[in-house]
Amino acid sequence: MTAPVRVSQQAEKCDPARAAFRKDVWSGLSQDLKSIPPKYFYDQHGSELFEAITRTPEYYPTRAELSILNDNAAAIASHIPAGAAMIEFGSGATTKARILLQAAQVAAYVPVDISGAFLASEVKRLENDLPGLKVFPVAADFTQPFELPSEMEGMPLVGFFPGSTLGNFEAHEATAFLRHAAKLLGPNARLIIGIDRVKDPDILHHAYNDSAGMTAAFNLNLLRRINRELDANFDIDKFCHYAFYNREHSRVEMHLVSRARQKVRIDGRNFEFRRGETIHTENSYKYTPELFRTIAQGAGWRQAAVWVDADQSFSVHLLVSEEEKYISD
Ligand code: AVJ
Repeated sequence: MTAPVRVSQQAEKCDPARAAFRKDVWSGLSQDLKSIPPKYFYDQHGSELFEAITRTPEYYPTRAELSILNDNAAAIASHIPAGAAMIEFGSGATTKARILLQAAQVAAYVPVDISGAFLASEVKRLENDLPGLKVFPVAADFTQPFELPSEMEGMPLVGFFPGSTLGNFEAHEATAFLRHAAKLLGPNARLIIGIDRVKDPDILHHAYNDSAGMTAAFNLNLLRRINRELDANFDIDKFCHYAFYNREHSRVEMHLVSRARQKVRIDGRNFEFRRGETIHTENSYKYTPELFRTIAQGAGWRQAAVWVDADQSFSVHLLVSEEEKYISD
């Protein structure tokens, strides 16, 4: 008699994304301070929950950035060469890109997103709404190296990285990302990047603790996803959402707190949680516009312009990549 092959092991062979997810979850939960990378929030449901967060009254960054893009669309567009290709890192619902796609003469749009299903439905909507635009979707994790579609060759390139997603990175990762983007897009490319600002801790606290519970649902959905995709048995009711502003590090931290001492099985491996122990699920670093400009400069990008909203809560930076010799490592 042969032992039955576990379904999950079978699935693994044909699914490298699942293997990477399992590896990251297993290793993150094996640390003294447990953590899981925030990119795993964004399965189909997680992407939808994130969109729900952006509609809560407390989550100001999306509205602030949209107002900057809308109020300065012509000025921003003047930095985008006609016939350019726009590459968006983490395109999500593409609402912000549409503003620039309509204001500038962009020939091709390359949305890069980790959530393949969400990306596909967005591409359909875009092709319907902007019939003249060529769309080349790339379903990829933009924190890993990926290649641009060959059609982009010879076109002026403009990177777009809104939402303060850079805030999810540690300082060294932020610099590495900016250097990689400079390399990928090449000399003289533009990068339009949105950055959330340091501000009143109370405003930050409420933005990540909205009263409708959308952020809590978004955070807890990570455990549901692990249950579904990694054959795990998290009891969701035994964890709760915890988010706070860490002043010392200028970052909002999100955690999932274990409400009891418990054991969880994930793809056949057991993990123990003490009561009150947390899984650190996200850092969201806040910058001053001056600090961000300095970091970008050190990673091969010269700042050509910067815009802020009326409440001074968010900044959008227009960067130009320096000569190749400067950015090569
Ligand atoms: C899109 C990653 C920038 O950190 O504010 C929103 C994600 N997390 N609420 C952020 C998020 C909790 C968001 N980023």
